[in-house]
Amino acid sequence: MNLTRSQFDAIVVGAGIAGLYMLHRLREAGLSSLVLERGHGVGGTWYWNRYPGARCDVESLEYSYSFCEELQQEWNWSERYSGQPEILDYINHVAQSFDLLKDVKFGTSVLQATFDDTTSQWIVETDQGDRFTALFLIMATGCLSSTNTPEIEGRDSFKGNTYHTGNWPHHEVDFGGQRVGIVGTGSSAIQAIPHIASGCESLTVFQRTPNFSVPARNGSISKSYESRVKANYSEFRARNRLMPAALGSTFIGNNQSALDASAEEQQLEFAKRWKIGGFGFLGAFNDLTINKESNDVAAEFARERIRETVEDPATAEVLCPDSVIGCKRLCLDTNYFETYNLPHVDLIDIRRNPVERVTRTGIQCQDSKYELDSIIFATGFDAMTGTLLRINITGSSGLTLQEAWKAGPQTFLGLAVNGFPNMFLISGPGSPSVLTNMIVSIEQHVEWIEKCIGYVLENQHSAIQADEEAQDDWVQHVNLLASRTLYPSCNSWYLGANIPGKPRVFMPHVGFPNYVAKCEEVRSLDYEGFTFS
Ligand code: N01
Repeated sequence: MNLTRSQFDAIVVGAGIAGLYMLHRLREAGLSSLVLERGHGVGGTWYWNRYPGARCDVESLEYSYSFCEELQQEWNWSERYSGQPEILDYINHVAQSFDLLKDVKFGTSVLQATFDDTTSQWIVETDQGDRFTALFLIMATGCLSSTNTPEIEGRDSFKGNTYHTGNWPHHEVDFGGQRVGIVGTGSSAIQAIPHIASGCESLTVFQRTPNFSVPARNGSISKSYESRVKANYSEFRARNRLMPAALGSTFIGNNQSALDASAEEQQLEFAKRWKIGGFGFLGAFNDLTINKESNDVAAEFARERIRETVEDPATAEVLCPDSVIGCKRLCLDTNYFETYNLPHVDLIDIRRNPVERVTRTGIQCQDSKYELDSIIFATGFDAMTGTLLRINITGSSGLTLQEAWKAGPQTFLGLAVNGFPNMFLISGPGSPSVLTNMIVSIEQHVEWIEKCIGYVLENQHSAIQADEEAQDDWVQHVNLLASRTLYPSCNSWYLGANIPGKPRVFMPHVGFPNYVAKCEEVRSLDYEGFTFS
């Protein structure tokens, strides 16, 4: 882009699904806006996560923008769950259709953003030596955008290639004839493992915690289903927005406790949903995420499927999670457990045989050594706060975000932070974000922020910020909601438990769609809980 100005009404950080829609809305509202993006293309998550097998776990007809009827009619998805290349094509199509690229500066990381109390402007500085100012700063930096690579002794001494699933090369990686090791068995690994196994000499999987996974049952979208949805797309979207997690297609809830069903009824309900595939499994009964006894039945059903799929009983047991199903993000897979039946695929239980160090030629565990040509870290992200805290954000009176969040993230509605006027977060901690269809949450946040900015300007305020009291109440409310569920019972990234030293706080808000009603209430009460200056 050819920048001839350095002063904007708004600066948006990130050109993923959130940042692009924010730019579109700001532009429609007549505001001058600039998007700063660290990558060299749009797409955010879908730009970086190019590992083999990367695929969305929300159905394609739902995982797309709803704001433009023409757009949702003209785009045709090919599969029930879209692969990364198709989603990235779609995002590029949107960026081009709405002529968004001209306001995005690519290859530019924001290093710091500082609020100037005297001018009520944000000063944004980048690694390209830029210095921009704007009245509003909108962080569209994504929930899973800072990769986590564990500090294993000797990691940098490995002479083969290392990869991270969240920062995969932009060229084809050929593992032909190679001995490949993969560390981690989360959603990314569970998708990548069958693909990598099919193209390498041997694959060694280093598993710390086994994960639950439900079959995705991916396949091409039936044209008749697509036509039915498209005939009434806005109704389909409206219905999904009222669902828990904003997921419609297969998440048909069952308003019955597992404990009120007979053992036979339980098995039938689980089996029906297992056959359909997808997250609908967790909707089999209404108490699977809040009642341990009910959850145990679902968990055992899923473990039985592992035992019947994996031929070697010892391997099957190592793959069986002993935790709550759905406590960590439930994985969806295609042939994940089947892959362990292949003769060249080995599973190492690093809870029993811990990794000691990476050597020049492989991985040394306590009891055994593995010679490898490539190592893949599928070790996840410093989720929800990682990217925000890596940027030096300084709000009013010199308060830094690192200080404000040292005991864990504090926000009002996940949208704003006390002490940081005119800064908005899209899908920030304290909002439902990762517990929903992200695009539904993103659209809701973007539209709320755009209206809020309009209100500030129309009323000739120079700044808006969340009140401390409203924020404290919100943080308490988010914690209370989480404490009524089984979510806090495992070491998930929702809690920051995957990052050594990160405060253990359950970050997302469990309560879509009530959350949306709360945001609307705040807006209708002239932004109750915010102060204007
Ligand atoms: O990351 P993860 P991910 N030594 O954090 C292990 C979304 N997503 O990239 O469980 C050894 O889930 C770690 O072990 P443990 C989705 O929301 C969606 O897979 O901490 N192992 C775990 O096994 C998902 O939840 C899609 O004991 C270490 C793994 O690495 C989120 O992204 C696809 C380790 C990390 O799993 C993140 O998924 C992909 C260490 N020091 C991702 N540190 C879809 O839409 C970590 N691990 C389908």
